[in-house]
Amino acid sequence: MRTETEHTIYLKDYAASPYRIVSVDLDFRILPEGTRVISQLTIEPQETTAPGTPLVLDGDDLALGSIAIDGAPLVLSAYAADTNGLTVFEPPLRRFVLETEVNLKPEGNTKLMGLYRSSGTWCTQCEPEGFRRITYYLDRPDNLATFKVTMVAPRDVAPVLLANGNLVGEGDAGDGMHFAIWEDPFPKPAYLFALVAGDLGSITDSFTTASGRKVELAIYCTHGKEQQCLWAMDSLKRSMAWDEKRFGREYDLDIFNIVAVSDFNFGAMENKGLNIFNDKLVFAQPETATDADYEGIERVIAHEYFHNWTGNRITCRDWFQLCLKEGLTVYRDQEFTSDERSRAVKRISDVVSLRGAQFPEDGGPLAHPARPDQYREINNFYTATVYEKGAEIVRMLATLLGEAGFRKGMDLYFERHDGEATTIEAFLAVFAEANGIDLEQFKTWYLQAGTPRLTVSDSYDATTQTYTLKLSQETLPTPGQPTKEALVLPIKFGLIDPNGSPMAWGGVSGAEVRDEMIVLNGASAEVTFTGIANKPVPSLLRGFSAPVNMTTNLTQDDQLFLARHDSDPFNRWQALQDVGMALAVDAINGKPWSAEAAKALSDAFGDTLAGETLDDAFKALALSLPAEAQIGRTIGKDIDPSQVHAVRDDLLKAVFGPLALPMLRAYRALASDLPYAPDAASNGRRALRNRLLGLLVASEAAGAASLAAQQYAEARNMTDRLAALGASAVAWTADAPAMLADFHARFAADPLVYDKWLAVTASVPQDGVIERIRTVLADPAFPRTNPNRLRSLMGTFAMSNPTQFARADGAGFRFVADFVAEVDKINPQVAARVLTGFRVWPMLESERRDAAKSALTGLQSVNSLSRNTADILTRMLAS
Ligand code: B3K
Ligand code: ZN
Repeated sequence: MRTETEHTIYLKDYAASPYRIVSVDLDFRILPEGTRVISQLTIEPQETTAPGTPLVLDGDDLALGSIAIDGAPLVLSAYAADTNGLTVFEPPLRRFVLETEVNLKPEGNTKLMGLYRSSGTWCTQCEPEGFRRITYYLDRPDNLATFKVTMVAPRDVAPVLLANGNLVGEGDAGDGMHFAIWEDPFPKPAYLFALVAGDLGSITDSFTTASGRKVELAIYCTHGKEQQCLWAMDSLKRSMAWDEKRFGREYDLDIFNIVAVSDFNFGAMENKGLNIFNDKLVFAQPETATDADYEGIERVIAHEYFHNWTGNRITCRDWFQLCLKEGLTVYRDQEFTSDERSRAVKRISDVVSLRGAQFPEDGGPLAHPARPDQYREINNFYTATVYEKGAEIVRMLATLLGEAGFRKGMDLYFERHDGEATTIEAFLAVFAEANGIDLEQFKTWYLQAGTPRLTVSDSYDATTQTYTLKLSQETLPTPGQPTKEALVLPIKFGLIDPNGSPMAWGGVSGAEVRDEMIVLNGASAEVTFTGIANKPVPSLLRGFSAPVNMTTNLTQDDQLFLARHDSDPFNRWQALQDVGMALAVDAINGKPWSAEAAKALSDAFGDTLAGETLDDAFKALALSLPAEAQIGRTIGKDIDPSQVHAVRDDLLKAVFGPLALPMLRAYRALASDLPYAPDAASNGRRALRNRLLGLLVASEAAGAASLAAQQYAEARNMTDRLAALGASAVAWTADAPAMLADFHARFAADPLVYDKWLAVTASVPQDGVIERIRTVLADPAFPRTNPNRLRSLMGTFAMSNPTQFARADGAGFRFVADFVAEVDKINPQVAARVLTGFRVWPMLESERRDAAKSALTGLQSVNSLSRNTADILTRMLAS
């Protein structure tokens, strides 16, 4: 395998380009047999560029047809071109126009980067380095240029012709061809370029901005799916209104188009004025989309829209700064969902996914800082760390500065950097300046990998009526970062008196404490509260105010007290999780739970279910035990996933078994005859009812399995149907195989619902699952080039089926490694992503560890792996 270091790119080597492209004129002649691209780039040298400095343009898989400067063809000795780039040895030292022609074969582009075809539609994906697969270019985000795009295509196959910006011309081009000309007045990096040509249906609407400008909105899709785009349109309009209200950001073009395509490597793409979406994040109707799908669509529509300001108007100087746009935009979409739905529920769900995806990344062989300082393949850095930890960092900034201070910083950011390609340093500087503070130490959050451990213990002195919290932080080494610095941790907290009310204090000394927040910025600190008449119970890290792993000296009684009395809903939820975690971890370590301990937790769950002031969505989240993977990580080494599974299963039965009756009653009471509505309240009701069903089935309550079968059969929406199927499949009830077969028969023809069947099939924690997946893959009709299908099946297996993926006999590892080797030839990004499922391997017990290592080593011997897969593999094995 290649171990090339020549491909490693370092942040410290960043240098501006000696030339800049100021405007781009692209001419696409799109035909089923191939697409010809003529590009005219208006280029200027920088002021400091020395005569004779070559112009080096990026290319990927391109073949140069012709080349000219200012209309004069270049002689062969004046340039060098290959599939990976174009060098003009001595370009003029003044403004000039470079014209090139290339011919593309979008039909055969299975990598889905650059120009490709999805179900007949021509579309593009350029972030991060796809534009170089369309034409030779300075394909780096710090080159901002205005684009004019002419498209000529057959009218019958491609009646719809779209690109960025505004439509400035269209008409007939003879011979059954027609043309459209699009101009984008806003200078942008090439990664935001997009075009679409195809036979598409659409829905249209409009939005009037706060300053009174009317924006035409359209969503394009496969004919027949138009009605399934209405929720996405509704979400778009709400996003536009929210960004005006919350951040004072108005949309800037007269048109905003969204196109849904079926073959897409990730969720969606924020191309200027022309967002392209994976259709699973656009299409929704109650019979085929779940509540989670509706919420996902709303979130991603908002996210891509919000990029117009955080990403497009202000972009990244280089790809090391990716979290400048991604972390900030995830923070913005999280805030949007919090404002539109329930803030507490959103926070809990986000923390569940942070712990489920980012913490394992940060604690494993692929750990990297939110702003990495080196990469071999940038596509491998669109990670939970860049996105979700990036959002946590912005959230901490908002917590430290308060809402008004944060907004002042954001306003200054937009004012100062609009139209620029900038850096994390510039981002932090506006907050420091607007608030008159120093953020130098805070910046370490962006530079240092690993999840900090926060340890807190408390003590009370009745004679002096003082109460003390001792806090310390530590971050373990991560690949390439053996030593770690102390971070700035905003720790929101409250003290609760024994009767459950908030407790005030007379004075406080020690670390920095403001209002109800301790700011820990050293390795350790002590905070002493005076005037404390009774020993309080502390509620620490409220709202999960810093992304850390916290351990405390709180007893189970303290935790259950918090679960009942904390005014912070996040910590009520967290307390139940902590108690469940402690019982599971102790049991795995050979200390089985006592009957009293299980009963106490069970009673607390019972009270939560009965709680009159708690909403359904919160209860649905609260009535749960930590996920298997998280229990494994808490143990930290020599994990046996089968043991974790068995212990968690037993614990579930011990605590939820005694609640069967109240759960069943609540389940029945939550039934509703109303037609499906996607709003938060009805969503919460379904979530709780389906959670109860899942718990009843998993704890093997009498009659629960047939209740699930009945719900499955009678369901009137996909949320209820899939929940019943999932609960039955995971527990592998007697009805499960028939339900799976029925689901397949009903829905296999709808690709997005077929994905749900694939995912449920792949997540069954039972022997036999690998054989069932093999059968699916062996079917010649299985679409091997579609990322959604591949991820639903193999991504789910590798990421969400720990007992079967990490089988002791190594069959799961070998199966995934073989799959990665095969798919790598078709779509390296999908292959590399599935491969990341191996990241748990160093923490497994020795037999499984050896099996994983041998599967990875086997993959290493495969010839010509893509850079994407080779990079993940090298890092995975370096640990
Ligand atoms: N910016 C795109 C992601 C591009 C991923 C490239 N591998 C979507 C988003 O984050 O909004
Ligand atoms: Zn994004």
